[in-house]
Amino acid sequence: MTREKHHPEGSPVGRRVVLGLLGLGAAGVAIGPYLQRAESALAERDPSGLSGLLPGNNGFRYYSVVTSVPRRDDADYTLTVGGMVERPAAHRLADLRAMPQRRLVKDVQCVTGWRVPHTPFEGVPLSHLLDAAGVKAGAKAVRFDCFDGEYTESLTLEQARRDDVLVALRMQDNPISHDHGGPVRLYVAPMYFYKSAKWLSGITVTGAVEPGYWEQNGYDVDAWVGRSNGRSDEPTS
Ligand SMILES: Nc1nc2c(c(=O)[nH]1)N[C@H]1C(S)=C(S)[C@@H](COP(=O)(O)O)O[C@H]1N2
Ligand SMILES: [Mo]
Repeated sequence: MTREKHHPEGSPVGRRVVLGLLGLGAAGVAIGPYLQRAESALAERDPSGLSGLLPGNNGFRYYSVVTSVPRRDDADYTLTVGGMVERPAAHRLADLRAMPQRRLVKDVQCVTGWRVPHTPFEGVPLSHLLDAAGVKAGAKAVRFDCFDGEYTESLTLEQARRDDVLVALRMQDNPISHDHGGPVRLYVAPMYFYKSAKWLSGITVTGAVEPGYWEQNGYDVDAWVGRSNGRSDEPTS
């Protein structure tokens, strides 16, 4: 199976362009298709053209912005928590499993339009990890890094502390598979799925929001489903 890295054809959807269109008010709804094309061209690994139809895929599409991602498991997985915190930490999988867990069942909504209703995710509330590390005064946001070496995401501290934001260890009542970003991915339930960084390796508390990979390509930093520049098909939860 070939895995090619896709680059945008021509110039990517620039932030200026998006903001310009947003300035037109109602015209904002027309933005979806541009972004949809950008993300589809960049991110979908679908060499067969059939992955969305394969039995067992459960409606998800595989996304990665890099050609291949190393596998990590109990033996070598570490999640670091650092930046503007009192007690930087490095958690192994066993440590994360021993922490309080929360289970959420919501709809997954990708910005390109596909949706997977009622998907269980389970893991450690991000707020628990932030409290354990002790966020310093003056901190404003969180940056997420991934062991694919490329993808990043961000949340404001206020968003990061919501109870529907998890450092997820399980998805669909199983350990998160490698293709879905295992062993640990972020799960930001109220936002488009691009916020849910796969292959999570680092949580860094920062003084300001550092826009993530797609956000540098024009996606909204505040990616509330149905209220940002992605496309939403009647989100139900
Ligand atoms: N590290 C990493 N995380 C990522 C992405 C990615 O390319 N790399 N793609 C995002 C996007 S756009 C979507 S829709 C989901 C896809 O998750 P899935 O591959 O489990 O369906 O992961 C998000 N998290
Ligand atoms: Mo996506």
